[in-house]
Amino acid sequence: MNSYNQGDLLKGINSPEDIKKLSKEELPLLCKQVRDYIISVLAENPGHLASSLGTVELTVALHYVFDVPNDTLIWDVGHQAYSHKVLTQRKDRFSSIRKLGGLSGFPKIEESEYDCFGTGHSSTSISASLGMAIADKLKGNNKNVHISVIGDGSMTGGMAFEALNHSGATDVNQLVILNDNGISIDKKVGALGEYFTLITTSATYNRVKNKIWNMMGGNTSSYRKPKSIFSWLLFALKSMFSGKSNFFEALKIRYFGPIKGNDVLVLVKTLEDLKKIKGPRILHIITKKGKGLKEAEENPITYHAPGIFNPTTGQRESSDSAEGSPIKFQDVFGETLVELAKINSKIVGVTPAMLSGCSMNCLIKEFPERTFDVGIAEQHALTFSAGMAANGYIPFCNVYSSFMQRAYDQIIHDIALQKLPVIMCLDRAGLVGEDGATHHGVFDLSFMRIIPNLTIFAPLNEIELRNIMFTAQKGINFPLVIRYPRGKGYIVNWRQEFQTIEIGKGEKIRDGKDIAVLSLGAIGNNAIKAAQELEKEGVEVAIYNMRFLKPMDNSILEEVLNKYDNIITIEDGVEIGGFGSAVIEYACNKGYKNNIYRMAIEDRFIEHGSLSELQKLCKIDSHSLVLKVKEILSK
Ligand SMILES: Cc1ncc(C[n+]2csc(CCOP(=O)(O)OP(=O)(O)O)c2C)c(N)n1
Repeated sequence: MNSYNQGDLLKGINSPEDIKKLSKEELPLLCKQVRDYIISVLAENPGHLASSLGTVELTVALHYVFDVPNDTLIWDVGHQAYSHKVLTQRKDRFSSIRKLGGLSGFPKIEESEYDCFGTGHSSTSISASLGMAIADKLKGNNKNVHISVIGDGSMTGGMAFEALNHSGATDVNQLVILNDNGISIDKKVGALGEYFTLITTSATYNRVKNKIWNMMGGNTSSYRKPKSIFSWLLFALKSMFSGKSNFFEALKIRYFGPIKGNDVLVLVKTLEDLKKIKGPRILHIITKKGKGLKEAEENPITYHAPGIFNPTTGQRESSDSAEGSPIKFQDVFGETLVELAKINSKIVGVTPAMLSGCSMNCLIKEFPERTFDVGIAEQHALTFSAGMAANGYIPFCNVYSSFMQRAYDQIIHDIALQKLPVIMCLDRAGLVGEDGATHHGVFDLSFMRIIPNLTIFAPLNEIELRNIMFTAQKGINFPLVIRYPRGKGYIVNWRQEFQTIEIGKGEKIRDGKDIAVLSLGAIGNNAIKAAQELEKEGVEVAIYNMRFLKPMDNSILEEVLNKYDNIITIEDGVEIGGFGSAVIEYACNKGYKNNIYRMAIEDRFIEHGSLSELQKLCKIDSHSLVLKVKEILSK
């Protein structure tokens, strides 16, 4: 007998220990209550909805069967782990998710002992889990299971394959759960997705396979002995039923499934069986993204992260820009790319699985044959683009700034070294807000600046973004980086006639005798606002929009260094090695002794919160600039 009322099962659950006290029959009700709770909280506090709704049963089953954190559990990407947070001592703080000071939107090692490994960027879970499994083995412990949950989208990332290749050559106690909902953020792409459909739909193959497995003693026998006969039979079966070998079995990872991943009792039964087996194994489960909210089930792309919505009807609160207000940089990028693709047939678009996020879905509608969603494969996206450029095409390869960290060697080795004219568009550059530390695009200026042959541009506004895109497609003989922020721009009438931007040329935005501010990119709008405020108090601030981090406009630097004692640089990136550092290096190399103050992000990881809160926290908002100017001038 358990002590919970039917009505408030979730109320009595604070940790996995409480779930284990429930009877199996109560688990479906718990799942319903967890799902309802997530929907009610997310309706008001936007977050990753659809993925988390799809994994409720899996989470309950995993915590029911396994002993986390002694058994380790890693959620790949981690955007689907909301029910895990709710069920692991964080239910009461759940509504603080993604807010400043609140719970992180992703698993975080510092946040809870149940978050065995932090995630946010995809395809890391199998590697980390294997590392833990092998560490356990070295300690002489083969008892605990090391579990990773990875989506079919994240399985397309190269790291996942690298880890599987390694895992199959070991005998560690590792369980990979492939959470197959048939969709990434956008529609699934690539051959792997088709392969999953094939093995999923080959029901006869799976039925016969399971029968043979059971005939051979199933989970009760030691797995090593029958494995070879079993594998041999499977090998024979595969040619009979699907004409394809099982990819995972070929890597020596025992494959189970597919099973119904939204049926908690089926999951519990299967996981209990799998718990008894040792060695690397993979369970393929089929789930419904958005499960339990009709609108999310029908439109999982929009409901991946739907913003505010009505918890009963699922209706989203409109997030479209009000008439007469600026639109997002992303939409300006997408629409401009289409405009340019119409006049230049050599333009192609490349995205590693962020088709709608970066608004390349506009291009795919008009030019499907010239748009390439390559899956969650940043490294491949860059080298693939390099290949296209080497063969006469003009690739606009759009990668979120923080995900570009994955493709660093490809930028250096495949693009910069060969001076290939790839146009690398860094979306979500700078602080991104609620997604937090894993997603802030604050390192790119520093890590890009040190690479020879790169030209690096950051537009102040939408018009500059359009113009640099226009300039780039006219024909450049060098790789170009364009970095721009997440969210709304500044100009309503952004669709102006295209103009060519002179490479390496900045501009003076306003004159002023007291102090000079050098800005790079859209953060310059904070400088403009600050200068307007200071003007009211009689302080005259000169502002220079440098546009290019590399090559930097030395004529502006000379002008400023000769004219002003005090110079402030402002950027939406880390202080070390960034734009301000470049200005200081120039001044130092030329022997200038001016006071140069950097306003940039200090040397620490920045958590989640709203963009304006984080800008304040990092002191790169306009008010902080006003205070800084006053402080300097009062010295
Ligand atoms: C390296 C990296 N690239 C891109 C992303 C953005 N991203 C977050 S979730 C996601 C889709 C994941 O699909 P899947 O694994 O199938 O999970 P689902 O949302 O369908 O449950 C993508 C592309 C990321 N987190 N990390």
